[in-house]
Amino acid sequence: MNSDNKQITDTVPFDVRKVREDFPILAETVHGKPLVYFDNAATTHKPLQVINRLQHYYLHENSNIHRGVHALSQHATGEYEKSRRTIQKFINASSEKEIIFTRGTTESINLVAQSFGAKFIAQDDEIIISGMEHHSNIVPWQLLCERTGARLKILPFDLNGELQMEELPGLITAKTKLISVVHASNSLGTVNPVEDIIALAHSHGIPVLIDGAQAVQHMPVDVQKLDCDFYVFSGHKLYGPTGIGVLYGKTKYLEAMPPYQGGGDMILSVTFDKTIYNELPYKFEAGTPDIAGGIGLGAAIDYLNTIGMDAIAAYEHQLSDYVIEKFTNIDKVQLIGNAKKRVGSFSFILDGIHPHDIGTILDFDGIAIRTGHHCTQPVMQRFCIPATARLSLGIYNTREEIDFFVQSIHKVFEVFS
Ligand code: 7TS
Repeated sequence: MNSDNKQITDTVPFDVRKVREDFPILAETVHGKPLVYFDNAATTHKPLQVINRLQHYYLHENSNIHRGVHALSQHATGEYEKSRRTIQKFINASSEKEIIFTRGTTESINLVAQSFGAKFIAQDDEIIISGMEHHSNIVPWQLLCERTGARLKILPFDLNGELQMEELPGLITAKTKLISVVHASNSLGTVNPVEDIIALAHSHGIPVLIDGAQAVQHMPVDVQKLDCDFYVFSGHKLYGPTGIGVLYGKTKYLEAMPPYQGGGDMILSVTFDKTIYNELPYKFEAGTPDIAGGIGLGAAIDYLNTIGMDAIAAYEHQLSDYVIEKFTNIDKVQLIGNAKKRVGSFSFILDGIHPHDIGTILDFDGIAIRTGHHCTQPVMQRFCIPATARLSLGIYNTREEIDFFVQSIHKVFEVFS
């Protein structure tokens, strides 16, 4: 943890026992043991406030939106649009028109790759990403490069899991059209210096996309302060439903970009001669959206706001410090990624033991972790390993759960001794 984080580790910022009561799934047992859920980077659990909101929608409000004069449709439209404003405030976008609902981070990045790519990227142009991207911030750009003849360039990272920022100026050329980097790495936990990347990119007139899939749930995010041009995230990692996500984009880019998909809702008028597209944000929202999901995501953000993102960041920093302290005391654990500024996702390997075996033994104790390459195969290649085990924290985790995890890790050693 960096020194900024240290200063806030002495007080418990909210009552985690009360928070746990909001998540009924935490009372489940797995193989007869209480569930200990450390797979939050894959997806978080949903509080009752979100579950109840989804149920309320289907029980009392279900209707298609943006098209009915009848009361139910108007009400559902109002709730869906209210949620858009909740998201706008949550990330401090300057207008709700800059909030596009998508299916998730993956779709948001694909939307930009397709649409921004169609307008702004041509043969021999260059796109820069980092070496620690999730596959969903690699493959859409590779597809775009295949289509256009553009080139992908990679900003490397060191063995601490920190971006080699000194390399960035040398990668930027007159042909660089976009930089797309992850805010917080899902496999290394690193929080990247995105402000510096954005400032440097803008000094060359290059827009920047930030993949916030592993950041928005852990810290306050202010897109105007960051001055990023695009910011993307998923609802399901933010204590909200699956199937819903967000693309934030600056109006100047979204206005200039062509629609991603065609269909209902994204048009103002259609004739066989000419179709006029709808205004933002609807231009990018073809077809009936995930209405319940959008409303549920608003409920998730309302819930997080009652706790406070500063308090969540402070609490998770405390827990992260505790994980690091515990890991440091176990000789045979090797942490993969040791960045000074980080979120609570910890990849680790145990001497000579396959990560899948670690995951299986922990599962018998009711502990859910993820094992594998975490959709970051280039990260694994950088460390010359096939896979890691990963513990990732959420707002409902506790020190007691970390203690139990450590006991279970010792069992793994016993099994393999
Ligand atoms: N970007 C990052 C940094 C991610 O961690 C993930 C998902 C995605 C993009 C894609 O998000 P999606 O909601 O569209 O699938 N990461 C993980 C993970 O670490 N374990 O499971 C999914």
